[in-house]
Amino acid sequence: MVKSTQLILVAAYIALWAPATEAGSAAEGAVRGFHTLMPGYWGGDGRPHIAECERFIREVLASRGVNVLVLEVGYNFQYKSCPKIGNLKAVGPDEVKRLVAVCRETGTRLIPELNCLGHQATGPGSLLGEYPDFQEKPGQYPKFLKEPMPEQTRGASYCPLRPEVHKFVFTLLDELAETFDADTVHVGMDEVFAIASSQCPRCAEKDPAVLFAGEVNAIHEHLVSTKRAMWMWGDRFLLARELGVVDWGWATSRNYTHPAVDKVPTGIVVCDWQYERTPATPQFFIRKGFRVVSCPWWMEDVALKQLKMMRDLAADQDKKAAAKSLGIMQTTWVEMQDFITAWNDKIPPLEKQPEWQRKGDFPWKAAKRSASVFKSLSECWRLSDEELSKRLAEKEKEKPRTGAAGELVVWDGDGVAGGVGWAGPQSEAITIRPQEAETHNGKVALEFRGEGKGWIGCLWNWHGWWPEGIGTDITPYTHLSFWIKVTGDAKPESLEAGLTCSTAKKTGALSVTKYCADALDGKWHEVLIPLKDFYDKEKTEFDQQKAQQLYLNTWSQTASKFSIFVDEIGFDSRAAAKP
Ligand SMILES: [Ca+2]
Ligand SMILES: [Zn+2]
Repeated sequence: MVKSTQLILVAAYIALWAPATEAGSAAEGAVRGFHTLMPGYWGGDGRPHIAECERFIREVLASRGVNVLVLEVGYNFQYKSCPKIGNLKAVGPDEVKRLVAVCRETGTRLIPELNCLGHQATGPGSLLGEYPDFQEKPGQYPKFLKEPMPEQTRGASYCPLRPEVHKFVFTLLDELAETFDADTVHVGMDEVFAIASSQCPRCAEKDPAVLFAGEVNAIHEHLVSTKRAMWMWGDRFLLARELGVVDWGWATSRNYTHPAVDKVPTGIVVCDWQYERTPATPQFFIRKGFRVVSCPWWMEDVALKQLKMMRDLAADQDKKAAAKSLGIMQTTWVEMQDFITAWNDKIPPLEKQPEWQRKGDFPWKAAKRSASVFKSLSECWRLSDEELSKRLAEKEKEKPRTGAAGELVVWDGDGVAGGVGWAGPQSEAITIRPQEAETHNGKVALEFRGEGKGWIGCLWNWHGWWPEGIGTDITPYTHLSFWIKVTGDAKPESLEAGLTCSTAKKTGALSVTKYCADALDGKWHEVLIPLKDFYDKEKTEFDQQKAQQLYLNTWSQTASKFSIFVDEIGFDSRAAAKP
């Protein structure tokens, strides 16, 4: 009796997961992964949270089909293998044993992660905290590079050429792998900014790609020698320009590490994180010979498109290429118990949160948004390909869009979210930034705040000023369009809009109220301005093939105080389509 019930359960289980498994690679089966941080990752004692994590793995992750759990472990862990490293009042082997047991019971592959090279902690018990000599001092970039590496000072790296550093790194990787009883280790290596510093006696004037590849190779060689597989993040291998995307150096490299992609072994599994859009990065890694796992975070449409993309790639006629599309892994970027809190809808109300939580993305905003993405993703990975396509089409329809046929959205903060802004004259009360409190579409819109007399202006550069010379060809379009809402006690007396190209040449500025009479009434309105009017207004050297920024000018005789929300900046040819 018991046996036949079990059989039925097994059959039902297989039926439930069959479509997703078939869509994945034959070699490993489709990866339905989940990446999160070990309780206590950021500090404190994570041990009291282990019980809820065990429950969550069993009752939520496994029952929703997760088969790979990557657990990122920081230095706040009971390491015993390296002097001074770790914390004895944190999670350690006893807690890991419990997690290993529940993963084994549920058929979940457990992979520990330790950040190598970049993203190094510097506090007590960490590698750089205890051995500051190992740190790569951020300085000038190598002279042979023509463009600067502006991110040099973001985050800390260890020097890959420092003698003895690998003794520590390899020992820690081995200790983690043994404690987790793992056949695979995730070694991080994302967002490595400090590299090839001219302040480093060993790395100065060396090629960042060679240094990065050297470290990847050294770690890979070590893991292979212990018969373990290596997973890592993929961003340092990517160049935005080659992918036709706009990025400012996080999801792609702009510190010249990208040629490393051709200098490292293809046995590595690349975790390709792309959080705000879905460029053809899995295709890129597969072409280069890597197996790839696509990784979303907190945007649902991105996650579902990635799922579809990975399935399409896994169905490639070329069986060898198809087998390299491994699947998808939800990332969270919060400690596991915080994700669980968000999943259970138990986030403390705003008034009970300290200011840094209310204002920042972590942990609650990130937990809440990634929980909602994971809910949708883990429903969708059960769907057949046909059902998934249908679901994606429905989602697409839900999304309010500006423009008509042939539209181009250059910024909406949601599907197209890159860029940076500037507002002036310089004052704490004058800012432009993406925010979530007031939007026209999706979850994000821009808010331009102004306060004072005279001229107050802002611009939003949807390319983020990089790479130099990049711009949008707007010659196929007849109109600029954007949504606007103006609020505040003292709205500006006049409001103008214009465009700037990559060589900093502006079009003339046109009055927004001339094209949208009610623009200042405190409600959302679409502003539609024929591009011809800009070009006719003033003869300038504005380059229509390299549009880069929308700028707004306000002017007030008496003191103003206002917020101008802007969403869905785009170009279209609707007037031409509907004469
Ligand atoms: Ca938006
Ligand atoms: Zn160095």
